[in-house]
Amino acid sequence: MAPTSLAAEAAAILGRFGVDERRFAAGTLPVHSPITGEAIAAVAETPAGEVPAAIARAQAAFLAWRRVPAPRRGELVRLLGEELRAGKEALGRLVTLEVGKVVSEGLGEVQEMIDICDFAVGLSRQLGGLVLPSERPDHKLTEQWHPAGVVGIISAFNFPVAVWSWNAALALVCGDPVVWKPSEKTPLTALAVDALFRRAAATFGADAPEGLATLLIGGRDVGEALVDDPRVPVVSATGSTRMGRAVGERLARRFAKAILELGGNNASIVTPSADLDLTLRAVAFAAMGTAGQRCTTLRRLIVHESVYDALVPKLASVYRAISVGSPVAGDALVGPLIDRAAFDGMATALGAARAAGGTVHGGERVDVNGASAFYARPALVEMPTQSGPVLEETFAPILYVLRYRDLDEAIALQNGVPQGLSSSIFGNDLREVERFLSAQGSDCGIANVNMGPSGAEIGGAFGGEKETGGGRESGSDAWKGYMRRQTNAINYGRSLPLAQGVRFDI
Ligand code: UN1
Repeated sequence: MAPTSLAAEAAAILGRFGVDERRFAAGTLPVHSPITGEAIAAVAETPAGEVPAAIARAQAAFLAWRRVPAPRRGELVRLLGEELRAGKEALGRLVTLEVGKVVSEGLGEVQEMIDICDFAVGLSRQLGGLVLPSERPDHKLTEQWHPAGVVGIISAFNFPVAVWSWNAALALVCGDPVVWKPSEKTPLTALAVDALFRRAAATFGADAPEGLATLLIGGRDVGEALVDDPRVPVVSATGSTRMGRAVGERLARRFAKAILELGGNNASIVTPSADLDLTLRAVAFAAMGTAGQRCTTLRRLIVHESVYDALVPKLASVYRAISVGSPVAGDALVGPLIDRAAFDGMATALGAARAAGGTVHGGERVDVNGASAFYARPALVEMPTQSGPVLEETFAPILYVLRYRDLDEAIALQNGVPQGLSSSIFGNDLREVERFLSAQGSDCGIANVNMGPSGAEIGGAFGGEKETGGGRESGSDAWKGYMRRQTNAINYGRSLPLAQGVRFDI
């Protein structure tokens, strides 16, 4: 593809969504497409000094938005979902251009946005509290959920738009404005989503106050201004454990709520009763899909010694054959890494694995589009022990393979890393599978059976334990993270009985 055509295509998509060219043509933040490594845009940044005013507008929006009935707030999210449906092809394509995801995964990411909008619309009529038995006569004890206030969203490059939507769709129906700082690597898709939101808000009408959804393009100083602002009671941050620790500490200092979704080091256990053909296909997607750049990517495969030789050599040949190439030319399954630093991180981890006695299959750089683009053949690494780089999340397609003898040992290996996002088991022995899902099994936020650890649906709560940060986003009751709980004790009698039988007669 000619050097300028990616830029032209990105500009055409942004233009179609109504984004003013001045916002992405002559700014200070260069955007590189990982497909070729070329600069495709220069985005205007928000100076950190302007963040307080933006948050003030969001705070003013909160005062109005919290009075709009929740089902009506749901209508705005329904309209956002409509815009996303109409713009799915174009936005998915922009994800491909900016992040390098293969076409089907770019589209899948937008579908995930549509799904969470649908979920949130239903939720807008179900933000229910409890009625609890009171110990006192003629008393009622209830619990209700109120909007929390302005929600800050910090998102990573690898799901540049879906992560915003998991948070924003819920926050908006919960009555909260959102202020978003996307990754510096992916401002174009953020501009596109911001434009689609604006369209939905215009259709919705005057009930949608200005400042309901704000986009802040900028670096660390912009993120810090958001995280430190006392008018932002909830911050949802997705990214590395290093980033999350810094954000979490700052939020703790001012007692704000943190929803952290950080690093994963996800494992699958392959038991003797596994369907090996299904396992092979599941492992291929989970470990190599999105070029290994999902937080849920499969990074460790823990294989029973009785099936090791039947599975691992076959897997090695899949690794040798998998198509690595440009996501906009042909139908490769593995696209580029996001940038040079990602490739360097992969090379460093593979070097450390070799030094620790690992046997590396693949992992070499593939020349697809010249020196500025970083494509790599995914690496399968047979390791003698779980040590060194195996304990870390390297955001690249490296799958470490370990052998085990009994399930307790496999579960100990699975749990024996600092991260706790996702996990899975392959097997048809009910005892083994249920043990893995039990309290003595996987310690992760997500535990799957006969599938890989990635590719979650939005209906469940998404997130994990330990260094993954403990936050939950998306489905189930994750909405509670965006609201404040209020307990109400109501006396509808004429006497004043005190709880715990305390007497205070004046
Ligand atoms: C992420 O990589 O931050 O479960 C999110 C999955 C996707 C989301 C990944 N639904 O793999």
